[in-house]
Amino acid sequence: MAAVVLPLASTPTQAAIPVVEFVKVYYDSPGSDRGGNTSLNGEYAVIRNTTKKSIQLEKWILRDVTGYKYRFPRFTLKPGKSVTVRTGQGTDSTTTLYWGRKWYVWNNTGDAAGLYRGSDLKKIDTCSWGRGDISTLCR
Ligand SMILES: [Ca+2]
Repeated sequence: MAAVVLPLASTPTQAAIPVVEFVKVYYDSPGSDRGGNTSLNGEYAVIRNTTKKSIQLEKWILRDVTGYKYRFPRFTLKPGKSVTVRTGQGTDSTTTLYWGRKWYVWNNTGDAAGLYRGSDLKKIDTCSWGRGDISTLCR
């Protein structure tokens, strides 16, 4: 029986590109965290549709480590397009959605954002950071 030669190092498996990925989480809004809607909206996450098809985000979940959740409204994310989810209140548009919170959600000292699909709450992508840069580019 011939010996089986194993490779010394296996090629790292390239993680599949999620269908919707975090582009950025701007977790530390400008200035000190004194509250106020403008400051809250200075905090945001950007996600992008990496596919060539429109994706309906209704009931998808965006959440932090603590467990605060944003449930997406009926919203079509077109192929290659991004949408920004701001923490505070505002009127949703084709490019920006508003969580509607009264206080910050993304911790400046470290946190993680998770994105879950609506149909089965499968985790689609995550983006984490520690204390440091003013913004986190997730890709
Ligand atoms: Ca923050």
